[in-house]
Amino acid sequence: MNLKKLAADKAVELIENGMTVGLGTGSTAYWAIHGIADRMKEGLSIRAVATSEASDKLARELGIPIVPFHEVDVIDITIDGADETDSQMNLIKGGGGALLREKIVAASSRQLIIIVDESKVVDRLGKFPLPVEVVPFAVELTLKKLAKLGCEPKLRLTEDGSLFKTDNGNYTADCSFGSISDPAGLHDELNAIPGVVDNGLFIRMASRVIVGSEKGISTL
Ligand code: ABF
Repeated sequence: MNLKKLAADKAVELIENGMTVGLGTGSTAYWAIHGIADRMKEGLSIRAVATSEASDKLARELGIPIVPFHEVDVIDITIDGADETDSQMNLIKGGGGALLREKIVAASSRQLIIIVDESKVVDRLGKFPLPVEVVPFAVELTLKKLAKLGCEPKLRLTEDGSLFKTDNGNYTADCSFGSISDPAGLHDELNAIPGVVDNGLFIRMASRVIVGSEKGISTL
């Protein structure tokens, strides 16, 4: 059974005619974008904004109307994935390299619906290395400050070994903190570092987390 698709299909049921929908990024959000396209074939009428170039491209290929942000006052619902979620719905996101646009879109969404398979639900965040988006200028100095917070920051590489660049032209530092006891506090410490654009901790942003598991669907 495709647990990611199970969660995505449940989330797509929440979309109503006339909504402006935020399209997430990653392999779970991929199924939500396909589900939206399928519902449009049955008459659903929506418009969308995307959290990455990849999701924008997929949406356009499937005939989902993408609107420019200057035409958007508010996003009614955003459906997106996550790398980890705890029981308080605090999230680690950014494994897909899109955390900045995801957080900007999430922060302007009436509802942020997170879709995950059961492997993403953890007792405490941090097993997944925390992605941090950093500007290229003097990145070595920024990495040193990240390390002082108790992690081993590693700049993400592409498959050919070159430095991965986000859609915004920044680098991503994957920071292994191990177990994170105070996600909210760490979030603020990270974003106080000059050179850090944002980080993958999404604190109290999710409205609902839909979990696909072998036993079916559950909601956090
Ligand atoms: C995106 O979805 C990223 O923030 C997150 O890293 C990713 C989860 O990956 P997947 O859905 O492919 O497991 O929102």
